[in-house]
Amino acid sequence: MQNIAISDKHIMSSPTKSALLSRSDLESFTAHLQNSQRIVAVLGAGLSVSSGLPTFRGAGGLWRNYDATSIATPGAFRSDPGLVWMFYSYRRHMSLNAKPNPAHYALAELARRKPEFLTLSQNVDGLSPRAGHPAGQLKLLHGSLFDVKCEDESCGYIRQDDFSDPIVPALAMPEDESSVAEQSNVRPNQAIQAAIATKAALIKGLDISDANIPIPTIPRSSLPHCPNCKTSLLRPGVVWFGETLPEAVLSDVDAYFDEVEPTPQAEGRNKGHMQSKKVDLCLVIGTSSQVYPAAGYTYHARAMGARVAVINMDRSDARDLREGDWFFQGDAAQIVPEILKSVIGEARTSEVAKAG
Ligand code: BJW
Repeated sequence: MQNIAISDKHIMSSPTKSALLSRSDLESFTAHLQNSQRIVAVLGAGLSVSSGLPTFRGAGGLWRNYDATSIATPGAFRSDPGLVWMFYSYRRHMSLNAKPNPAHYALAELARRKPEFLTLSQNVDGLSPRAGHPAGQLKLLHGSLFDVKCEDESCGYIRQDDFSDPIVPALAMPEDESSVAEQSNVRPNQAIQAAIATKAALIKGLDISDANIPIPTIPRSSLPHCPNCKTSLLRPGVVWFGETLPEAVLSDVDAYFDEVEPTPQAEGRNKGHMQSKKVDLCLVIGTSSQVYPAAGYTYHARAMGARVAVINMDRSDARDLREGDWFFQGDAAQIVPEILKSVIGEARTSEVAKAG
């Protein structure tokens, strides 16, 4: 099997510096991509790892000894809104200081070239919008870190695109005094060192994801309050476990999958007969595919005819691969621009608009 090495010239400080693609896989994928119009992408946290943002599960999924998924719940917010707000304030801060990586730009360019390409992103970090991904072709399944809403649903207050950092003074990152990472006796390997360096560069202050860094207990009165009802707290406009996804997003996605076209025989006697439009290709990028309904969209696309291409660091997260699918192992920031190159060329790599 012949392999193609991907250059890392565009990667600022990627945790993986090189990736290999099988030439035959790349050729068959490219041929299919060029003939594909209806393309769905399901994106997850791995897409933004090269930008310095952590994942939810696996090595990156701990925040101060808490499993990140255990903080992303309505119950956690009810019992300790100060801690949960600190977690989200930290992530707002990190995301604002992060930059979209070549994969975000490549997907944005693919959307411009293929008007029937729809991206379903689980990411709340704002990097796809900042890469200029056309808004109509980007569905944010789990909301955005930069939307805030009243915790009381009956109040209904929502504010979008609030890029303030911190959102209230009490949620500012503590000031930097000393480098905590250097105090460790364990010498991390090169890949981990690169990831630590990228992450450290995003934090203007102490890294409060480290449980050794003390954080203040924030009184409820200092947390962001709803300017509408003036009694309840504001909360991040993200989707927590047990909550339904935004209705408008769900109905847009359903409408895409429900699109129909005349059957090839829709002349004469069969006039007016319609059939579901096929999906040609489903790209599954940087997600563990454990969270529903997001993970279910891959199955939905497959049921509508799509061949599936998984891009992930970890082969075990490429679930249910079938004959005719592809698995490209490695860093999404390197692989995605490479496998899309025949359609998008060299993707642009500068932000369209600055947040804030
Ligand atoms: C790289 C890489 C590199 C690393 N390059 N790759 C059907 C069956 C069973 C359960 C359910 C079901 N339907 C609904 C449920 C319940 C539940 C659910 O799915 N539970 C499962 C865990 C079992 N779903 C819900 O509650 C959803 N709501 C809902 O369905 O409402 C109706 C309903 C409710 C209750 C019951 C039934 C119906 C809401 C889900 C909301 C998820 N929220 C979070 C937090 C968002 C806010 C925030 O960001 O804080 O969303 S949890 C977290 O997981 C976050 C993520 O978007 C999501 C997915 O994680 P993701 O992106 O896949 O990240 P990781 O860390 O898991 O994976 C990273 C991947 O990247 C790995 O594969 C790495 O290998 C890879 N990687 N570096 C490429 N450089």
